[in-house]
Amino acid sequence: MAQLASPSSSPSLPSDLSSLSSRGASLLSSLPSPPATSFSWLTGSSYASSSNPAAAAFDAHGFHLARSFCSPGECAGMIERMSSLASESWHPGSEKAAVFRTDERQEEAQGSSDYFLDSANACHFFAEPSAVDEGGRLKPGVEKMLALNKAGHGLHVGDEVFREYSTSEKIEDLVATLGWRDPVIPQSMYIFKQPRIGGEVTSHQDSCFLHTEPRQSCLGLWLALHDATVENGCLWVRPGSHGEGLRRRFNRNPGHFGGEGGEGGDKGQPQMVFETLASPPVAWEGALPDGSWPPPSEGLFRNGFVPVECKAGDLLVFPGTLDHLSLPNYSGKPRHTFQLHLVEGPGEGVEWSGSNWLQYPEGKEFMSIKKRG
Ligand SMILES: O=C(O)CCC(=O)C(=O)O
Repeated sequence: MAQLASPSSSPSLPSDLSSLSSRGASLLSSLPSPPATSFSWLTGSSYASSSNPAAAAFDAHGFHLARSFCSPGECAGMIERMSSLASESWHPGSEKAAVFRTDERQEEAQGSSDYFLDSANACHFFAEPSAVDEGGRLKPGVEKMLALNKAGHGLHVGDEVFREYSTSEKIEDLVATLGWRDPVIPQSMYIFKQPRIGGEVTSHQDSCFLHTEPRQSCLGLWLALHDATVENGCLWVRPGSHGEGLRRRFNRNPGHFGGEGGEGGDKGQPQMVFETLASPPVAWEGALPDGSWPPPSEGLFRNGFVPVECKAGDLLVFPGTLDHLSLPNYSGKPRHTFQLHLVEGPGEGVEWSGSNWLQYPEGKEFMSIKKRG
């Protein structure tokens, strides 16, 4: 698996990334047109592609890019809001385990902390592992606002600005166009991908963490609040991989939580454990394919990944089985994003899995954004 150097010893980025950028753009524009009849990723039902070209491209390739989905003013409003939330409410060092990582230590970092589990319907802050010490305190010389990895996972619940966007009519319309009938929002998060220290996000499928039964129904809505490019860590997707099935799950560990009412639980065991479903496992699961770093990232292209560069305000939408990742941001430019994750609700016969990490307190339900009328 590719090993990335730590930021302090990282190679500087090649100064000309334009060929990487144009290779990505040309691969995206040469994806084949959808067939005349499409099949919904969500339900498997068929429809004439000409009746819904956006859904047809989404179902064929596993993503849809809505350019200029938000205005510069909306993006600036979300950036500003997060800046004041973090400066008022984040106190580095008050929560020992509050770092976020997606490498081989993910199970340990996100599987041993009530602060993570309790973020389900709150706004909790998670630092970049390289910005804080073992006690979660800022390392000398690190500026607080530049140390954050992400904030989540209930921004849409508790905050006015993020709720307004999450429940906006344009979100309802887009999600309905792509085939969701009773969408509810289990999760939202704000990712900072800070200049110079923003870590990679390793290859994964979102349904690993946001699992539904009896079928997968997760939809990710990834909104670029700054321009996201190959220089500052844009998303890379593997077109068509959404049809390959779920490879892994991140489960609550019954050994830790015990049975009904927590009986028989052993708090010495990890809270969360990964379960591998794919056989054989994909070589880059929870990692980056060999040759991903440094650019020109030949290993990513060789394995079918394509960079999706976005302008601030563009929205990239993809189902929970699409393989995706992002490289670190060693540039001097920030790359903030706001993500929503939806699933189908009970009205469509879909249930949230009880073994997912994210669970609401008894009696509280996920926010619905069902299209009115
Ligand atoms: O923003 C990133 O770099 C990764 C985000 C991601 O993987 C997700 O939203 O599922």
